[in-house]
Amino acid sequence: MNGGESRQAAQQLLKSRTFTPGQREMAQRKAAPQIGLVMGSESDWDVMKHAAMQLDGFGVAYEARVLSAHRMPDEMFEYAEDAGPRGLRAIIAGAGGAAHLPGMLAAKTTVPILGVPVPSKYLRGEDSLLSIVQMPAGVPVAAFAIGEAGAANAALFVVALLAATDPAMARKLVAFRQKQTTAARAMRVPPES
Ligand code: RP5
Repeated sequence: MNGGESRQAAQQLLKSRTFTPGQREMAQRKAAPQIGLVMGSESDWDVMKHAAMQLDGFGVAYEARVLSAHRMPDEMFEYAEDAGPRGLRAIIAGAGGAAHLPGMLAAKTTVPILGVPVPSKYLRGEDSLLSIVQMPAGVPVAAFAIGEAGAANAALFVVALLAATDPAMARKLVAFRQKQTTAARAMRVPPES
């Protein structure tokens, strides 16, 4: 079951069953997204879905939405201001070009912001990278690689953050790394196919 399905199942349980207060609290925690996955445009999804796929794989509850720094500044600030009170543990923010979304979210919340530079048409995402990475001292954004690798790694970094206080998540992360090592050791050159 992936993160979204697990959240849906928890929401369904909340609706359909009678709980003790402890059980209800546990189900509510499971149903609530832990991570925000936001991006400046729906055109960013092809890159940012690689973050979603990793979060799904680890069963991390997240919410995904478009939040444009330049076209939806009021919603962006509201989202940032609500992130802490709503219990989000981190926000992965992808944007391309004049990629202000991660930095402006960071300006309005102390929830950790992980910035993913989305490739742009003319400068291939080098503009996005520089825009995201060059934050002034005092307002940090963790900047990742341009494109799919950055999106996947931002999600894996979130998993590592959660794993620090969640032993089950830590075990999944170790297993994930071991699988990669096994796959690399089995590689032969020239490739067979
Ligand atoms: C940025 O402008 C978005 O993050 C996207 O990468 C880029 C292009 O947006 P669209 O014109 O495709 O909506 O704000």
